[in-house]
Amino acid sequence: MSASNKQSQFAAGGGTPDITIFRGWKDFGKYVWSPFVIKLEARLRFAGVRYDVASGSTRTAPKGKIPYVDCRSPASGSPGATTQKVQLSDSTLIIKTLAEWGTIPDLNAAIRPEDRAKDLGLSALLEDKLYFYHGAGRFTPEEIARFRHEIWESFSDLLRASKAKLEDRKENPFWVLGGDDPTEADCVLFGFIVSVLICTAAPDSQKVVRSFPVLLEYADRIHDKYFPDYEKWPL
Ligand SMILES: N[C@@H](CCC(=O)N[C@@H](CS)C(=O)NCC(=O)O)C(=O)O
Repeated sequence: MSASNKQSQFAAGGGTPDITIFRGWKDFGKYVWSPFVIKLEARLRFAGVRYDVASGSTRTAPKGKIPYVDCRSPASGSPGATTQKVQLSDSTLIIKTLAEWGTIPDLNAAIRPEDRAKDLGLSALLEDKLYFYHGAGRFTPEEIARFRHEIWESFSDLLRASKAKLEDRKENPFWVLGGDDPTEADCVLFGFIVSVLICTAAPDSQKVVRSFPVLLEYADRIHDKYFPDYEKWPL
C-alpha cells in the first residue's frame, strides 16, 4: 500500500501503528457509512490503540466485506520467532483475535456471565436483526419501520436507565449495560447510531434515531471523548 493511500489516525503515542483498517473509502478524518467499521474503530479507541486507515476494497477483502485489517501477529514463544504480517476480517473476529493477542483488553472477561449474555444479545439485535432489515424483501416498508422503531426504542430505554445511574459523570460517556466501562455492545451501538446519522441514504432510520434524544447524547459524548479528530454528524 502506498503512503499516500493511508494516513495516521488517533495519534495517542509515537511510532507507526501496526494495525491498518481497510474501510472501503478514503475519507480521512471522517466516519465511513459502515457500522462495522465504526464499531471496530471505537473498540480500538476505547482501548487507546493506534491504527492507520486505508480504503481497501471488498473485491480484495478476505471475506468480501469491509472492514478487514492488516496487522502483525505476536511472535510465538519459541526462540528466534518473529511477528508475522497477517490479514484479518469480520469486525467481531478481528476484535476476538486482537483480544486473544492482548492487543486490546478482553472486555468479556471483565463482566459477569449474565452480562455477557445480555451484551451478546444486544449486539445481535443490531448486527443480525436491525441490519437484516436493509434487505428484508418479505416485509412491507411499514412492517420494517415498526420493527426498527421497536429496536431503537429499546436501546433508548436502556440508555436512559444507564444515564440516570451515572448522572454524576457529567459530560462523560455512559454505557449500554449501565457499568463504568464500555462493553462490546457499546462499540456496536455507537457504530449503528453514527452510521444512521451520517448515512444520507437512510432518512427514515435517521428520523427514528433522532426522535430519541438519549441515543444522540450517547453518541455525542462518545464522539467528543474518543473521536475528537473526526467530523461530527450534522446536528
Ligand atoms: N459481519 C461483518 C459484516 C460486514 C459487512 O456487512 N460489511 C458491509 C459494509 S457495512 C460490506 O462490506 N458489504 C459489501 C458487500 O456485501 O459486498 C463484520 O462484522 O465485519
